[in-house]
Amino acid sequence: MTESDAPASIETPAAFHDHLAQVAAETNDKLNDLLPLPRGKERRVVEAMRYAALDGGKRLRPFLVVACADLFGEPKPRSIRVAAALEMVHCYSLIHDDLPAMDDDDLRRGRPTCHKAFDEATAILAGDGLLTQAFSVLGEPATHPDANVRIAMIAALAEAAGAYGMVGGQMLDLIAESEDLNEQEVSHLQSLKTGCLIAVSCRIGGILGHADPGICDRLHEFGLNLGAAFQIADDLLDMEASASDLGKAAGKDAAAGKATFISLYGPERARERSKSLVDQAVSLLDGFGAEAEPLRQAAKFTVTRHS
Ligand code: GRG
Repeated sequence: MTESDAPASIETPAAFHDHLAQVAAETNDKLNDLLPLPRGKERRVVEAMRYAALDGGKRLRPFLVVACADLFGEPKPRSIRVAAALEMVHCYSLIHDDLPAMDDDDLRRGRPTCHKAFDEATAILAGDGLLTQAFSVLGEPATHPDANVRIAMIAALAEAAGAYGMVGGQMLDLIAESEDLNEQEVSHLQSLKTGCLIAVSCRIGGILGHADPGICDRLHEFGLNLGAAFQIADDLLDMEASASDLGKAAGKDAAAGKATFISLYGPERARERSKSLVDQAVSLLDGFGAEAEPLRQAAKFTVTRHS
């Protein structure tokens, strides 16, 4: 079947982009609500949080939360709160990653990084504030009336974001600046640094929808494959795209001598690998029907995107 004669219920690439834009706009509105400015002078840290979290980014992690929750008919007002919480954690990681002590970047999402727009100490606090606000949102009854669901989401996100997930991946990334890594080590680093947060976005959508643990594991595995493909695509863009396309510095990995699948095997094999990871991700959705089409399209988008 070609895209043009696909039934309306099956998401096409164009429909996917509209859907992504819609979730991005709803996530932005929710972040705006969930990050109110205090009256006192402490408002500066919330201004920095809002600067880093509002109005930018592809909002892939929020999209995955909503698309996975949609599989189980979970109401949008709940899934969009969880989506905003995931985006807060992602934005915290970007703020801290850009700091002089880490990647030392001046540009993010097409504008000055948080520490450039404010100052280093405020940027550290803004990251801390976003991370903790995410857990506060997940713990609120408005996010889900069932306390067991809230606790399960909090536990899953804490594991994925912490030292046994993304923070551990960032530690490996810093070590990789001074040590050569083999393929297995690169794969482990990327799975922790990038894969864990993407995978838990999918798992949490299942938890929110009271999905069976086996289904939540399958969604998690889908996210890990998608995350691995996403990271290779990111490395290819780092090599091939311009800073103005990316909205952040380009060519940094090669300049830092960091091991990636491209430095290990070259761009062609890296591209093939990313496509086969997308195929693996999509095959994990075989038990679902048309309702999983947004997720299939999201997997394809990870390797066709230009930023
Ligand atoms: C500092 C704890 C800590 C973690 C940092 C996310 C991260 C770990 C570092 C950011 C640098 C980087 C290139 C990470 C790989 C994951 C990745 C590609 C992040 C950028 O995600 P996108 O492309 O960004 O989804 P947008 O701006 O679209 O949200």
